[in-house]
Amino acid sequence: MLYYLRVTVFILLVPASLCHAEIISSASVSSQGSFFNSAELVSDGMVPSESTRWTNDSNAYWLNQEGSEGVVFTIDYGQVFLLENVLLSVDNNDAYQLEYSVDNMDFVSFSNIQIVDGNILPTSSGGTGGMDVMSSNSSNAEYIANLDFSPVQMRYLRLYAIEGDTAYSVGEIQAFGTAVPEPNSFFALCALLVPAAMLRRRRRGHHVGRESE
Ligand SMILES: [Ca+2]
Ligand SMILES: [Ca+2]
Ligand SMILES: [Ca+2]
Repeated sequence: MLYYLRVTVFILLVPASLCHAEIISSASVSSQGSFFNSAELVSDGMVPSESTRWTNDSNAYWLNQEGSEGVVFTIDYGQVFLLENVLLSVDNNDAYQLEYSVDNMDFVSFSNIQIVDGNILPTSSGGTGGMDVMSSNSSNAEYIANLDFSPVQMRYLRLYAIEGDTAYSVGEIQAFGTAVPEPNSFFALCALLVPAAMLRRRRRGHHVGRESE
């Protein structure tokens, strides 16, 4: 009995222990509000270089329209994932809000990205200005503490501007994590693996029995 319990525990732990967090491909991007360039740019896998101009062809950019009633980009990842990290490219001198959801209705906020976050300084402070890459991953050189979070389950991410110089831009939103198995596929896996383990166990017992004859 203890053996079967071990097998079950092993199966339960496999998805979390053996699956390394990888970039999650988006299924589709939807948008709200009035902006320049394509919404697809926020999830096309291309991250603009640091200091890229905010109106570059690599970015979706807009004026005013702050908050969740303004310009909003929503990425659908097609199924539920355990989200472990995000990487963003946004204009350096604004504050943005990133949120997640499993149903595209109830969104939960991460800590918002402050105007001062990131390493790209505005031209008014003697910097280069432009786009700033930011990561929630503490082992990434672009890490910022405000983006850090404990892993959460999500299917959707959305981003909008909160405040800044009224000129906003996003070049990329990338998610990293692992797929959450659907209950049906999990039980199907158990149905396949547990009998196989029992058969192996029975065969092994049979060999031991014959050896001791
Ligand atoms: Ca992009
Ligand atoms: Ca940066
Ligand atoms: Ca700006």
